[in-house]
Amino acid sequence: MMNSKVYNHLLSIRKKKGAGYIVLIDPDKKSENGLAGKVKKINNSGVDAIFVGGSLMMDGLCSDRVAQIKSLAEIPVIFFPGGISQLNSHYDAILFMSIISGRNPHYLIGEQVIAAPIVKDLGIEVIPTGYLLLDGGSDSAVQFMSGTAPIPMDKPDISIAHALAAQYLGKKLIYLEAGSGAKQAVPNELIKEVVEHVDIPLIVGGGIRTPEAAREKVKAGASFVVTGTIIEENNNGDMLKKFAEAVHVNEP
Ligand code: 1GP
Repeated sequence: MMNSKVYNHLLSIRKKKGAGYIVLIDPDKKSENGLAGKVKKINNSGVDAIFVGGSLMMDGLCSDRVAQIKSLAEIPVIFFPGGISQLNSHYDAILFMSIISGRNPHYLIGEQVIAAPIVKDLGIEVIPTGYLLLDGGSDSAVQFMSGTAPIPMDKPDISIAHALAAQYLGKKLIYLEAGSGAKQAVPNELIKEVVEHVDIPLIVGGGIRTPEAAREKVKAGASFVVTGTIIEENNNGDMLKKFAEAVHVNEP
């Protein structure tokens, strides 16, 4: 039987707190400095889960860093795959994703076929996820590395159709991604439109720089908000706390 422990935990957070706040850590060399400190701050800031992943690894120590993150984290550590090279045994779960906004067969099914037997062997929980890359106004690393074109943000029907297709394909989550460091985050109006058409939870990330913006995404219907750059730029526990409080709309 498939294990759904982490997925169920995420759903219970959404139910209890209104939405979940997730911080993304890049397990690359460039994030090496202060890695332990970052995880400790995340632990103390009301963050609900850690995503780990990056577009490109510049050394061979990714697995060691994920092991370090896992050994310190008091919340689930979830693989947000930038590629199979980052797969290892230290994650609590993997977002088993396809870049369904793209038409590159390698990221629709190629990587997944290579990963599947290893994921099974490692016994990691899988969370089937449909990943939609949107055009956040700056060329994202995902766009370049995956060789896929992002969906224009001013054409909501395209996002809705992709999100529905993800649901009908049996995905358990939809990830609306504007790209790390996006100039424009996924617009609130677009989130509303997608949420109106699908029944599965939405993760929204990319270019979310303030707690206020994070809260707006939740009010628009996001079930989970992800930030990455914030912790890289501002290694400050208080900032993460403000984001967590803003996302947890059900908490006083
Ligand atoms: C995760 O790509 C995001 O979906 C992270 O984006 O780095 O802009 O917060 P930022």
